[in-house]
Amino acid sequence: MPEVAARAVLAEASRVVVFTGAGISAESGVPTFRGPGGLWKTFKPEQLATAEAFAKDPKLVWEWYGWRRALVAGCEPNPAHRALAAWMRARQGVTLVTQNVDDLHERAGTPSLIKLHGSLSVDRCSRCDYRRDVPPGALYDPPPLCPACGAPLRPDVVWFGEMLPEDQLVAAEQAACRAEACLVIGTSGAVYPAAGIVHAAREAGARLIVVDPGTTEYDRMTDLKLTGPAGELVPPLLC
Ligand code: BV8
Ligand code: ZN
Repeated sequence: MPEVAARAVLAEASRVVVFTGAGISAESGVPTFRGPGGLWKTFKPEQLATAEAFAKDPKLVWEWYGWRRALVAGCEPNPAHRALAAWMRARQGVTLVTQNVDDLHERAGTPSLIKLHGSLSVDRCSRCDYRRDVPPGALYDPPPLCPACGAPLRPDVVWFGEMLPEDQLVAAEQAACRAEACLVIGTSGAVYPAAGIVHAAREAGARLIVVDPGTTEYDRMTDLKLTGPAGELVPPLLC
């Protein structure tokens, strides 16, 4: 039974890196990117999640992010988010790295979090270092300008072709290289350099546990695959 073996691996490991993607938020009602009904099925990433798309049509890009913000605001953390947060509060040595831009890990009470792709609920200036939490219900038409320098404001997320926040990526890589176990939850493993965190952990000798109802890029190198939804499989793994 992979669940029993995975529980033992996680209980015995003194250092664990947990790597999450859109799938951990799926049961909360947040659409994934590449699955059936995924965001990239209806929109093309290059059309919306790039600086070029934003420069070309900021109104369209803001409409998409405004829609996603309103959607996430109506969602709640699910049992997988909550079990992870409780587990991290109850023990040492766990580093949680997420690709998600939603705030469900934060709202579940996660004590610490490495966010590789930024945050949906923050605006930032496209030129200076101005940042602000998004006022609730803000729908931007016309697209907002920076109150400090007048340049266009944008969502504080990492778009395709953009560098990830260096401090977050370095912290994630350091945790991966020291991990004895790597728990991957709800990610296809398709987007780099974030997806490389799991490879780094594996190469450093970590046991690899994957929780996903589908197939992922990691399946060939996984030690223990738990096939099913995170909300169901993650809580019993961690208690
Ligand atoms: C960069 C934020 C270069 C915006 C996102 C090799 C190395 C480096 C780069 C590249 C490379 N090859 C290609 C690239 C370019 C590109 C890339 O990786 N492209 C891919 C598509 C091939 N990478 C980049 O552009 C990155 N930047 O490399 O810059 C550079 C270098 C120097 C100087 C300047 C620049 C930036 C990538 C970040 C893009 N931003 N999002 C936004 O959200 O709007 S990406 C997007 O994909 C999300 O962040 C998401 O988190 C991420 C990964 O997707 P997943 O989370 O895995 O979601 P997905 O739908 O794919 O999978 C869901 C999984 O959940 C599935 O497995 C499913 O089965 C499972 N699931 C479903 N239900 C459940 C479940 N699991 C559990 N329970 C359930 N109930
Ligand atoms: Zn500015």
